Amino acid sequence: MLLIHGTLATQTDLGLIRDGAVALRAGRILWAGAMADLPDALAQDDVTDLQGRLVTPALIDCHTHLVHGGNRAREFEMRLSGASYEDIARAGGGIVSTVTATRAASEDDLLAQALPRLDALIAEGIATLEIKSGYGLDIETELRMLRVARRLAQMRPVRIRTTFLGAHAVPAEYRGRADAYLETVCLPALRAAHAEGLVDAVDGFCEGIAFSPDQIARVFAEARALHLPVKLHAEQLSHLGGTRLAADHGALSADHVEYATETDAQAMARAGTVAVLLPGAFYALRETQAPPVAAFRAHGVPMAVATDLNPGTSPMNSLLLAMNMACTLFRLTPDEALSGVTLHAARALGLDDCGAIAPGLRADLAIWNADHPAELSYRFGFNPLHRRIFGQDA
Ligand code: DI6
Ligand code: FE
Repeated sequence: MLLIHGTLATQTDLGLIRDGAVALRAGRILWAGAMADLPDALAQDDVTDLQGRLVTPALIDCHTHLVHGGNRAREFEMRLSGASYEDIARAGGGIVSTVTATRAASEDDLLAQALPRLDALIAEGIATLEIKSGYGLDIETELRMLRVARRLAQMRPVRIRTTFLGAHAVPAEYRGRADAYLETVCLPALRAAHAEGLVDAVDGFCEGIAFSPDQIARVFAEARALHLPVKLHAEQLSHLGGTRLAADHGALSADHVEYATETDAQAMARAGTVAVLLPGAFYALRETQAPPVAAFRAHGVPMAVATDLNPGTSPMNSLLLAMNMACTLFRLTPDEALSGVTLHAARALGLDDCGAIAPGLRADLAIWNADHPAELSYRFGFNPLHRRIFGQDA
């Protein structure tokens, strides 16, 4: 397949190529560059004229809780009348209420609830996404969530990376006994899920209402023993030192990071840890502390942008909206927002075969009814996707 006369946002040193072409073969990018440089040998079969349309790498949503039972509209109402997210969590609502709904749902129920959410992301040009467990908090339901995530990838043309998030919250039956929960449920669930091939990475929620850095360190030690990469929900509501812990463990990413400091940014830069910015949660919680974007830039910390799609703090089913919010709320440039949902999102998942338009990478592309990359972040509530190309079908 040969795409001609497109504007290519390559995410490589070649930058933006006006009047470019991309050749695809056997699910991979064979060649990308200016029309003027197109090798004769490629100017043959199955040509599609893009008529100047923008081409980007297919988008990557590197942080979602897409598989879950029920919704939290009632909690939304409570927060609007003054209750804080932490108040609700301490009163047994919040994450724990989604746990009740998720435990009650069969594998098929969870699948049926997840599919429309997945389809909406695919319709925005997403080819790779991450899905976390963490609403089961018992061995059986954590495994069920991950099995559903794996099944979704068989039902739709999309690549899914699974993340084990057993250390998301302490379930009601272990209230006040977080260490016992980790020992008897979380770590055995991780080992069982890994044995079943259900885990690509391990995550945790390091927060006053969840787990301390010492407790997360136990989970990370187990991940290391299983040779699994780690990532962490860190510094979302307060500064507890999770970002530092994540960097010290060579984490793929530290996510949220609103309360991270310049020192944290330096540690992340040294470790190559990506800062995953989640403006949907910032917005929904009416948070006022924005992540230290200037420090991330100054120290060369790659920034990714994701939906955090979840029923509590980010019931947002649009990565394009996340890009807009990252610009408007966190002052990313539109170029940074695009790198955040392509190149840097791939890195946050430990993937090096996607996220840019370059020879050898997967032929995962998004073609837009747009002239310039900034248009993707500028509009909101509008989807300009013309066509998505999913590598292995190309
Ligand atoms: N931080 C979040 O924003 C989500 N999980 C987390 O650790 C929220 C999950 C929820 O409220 O259901
Ligand atoms: Fe999250």
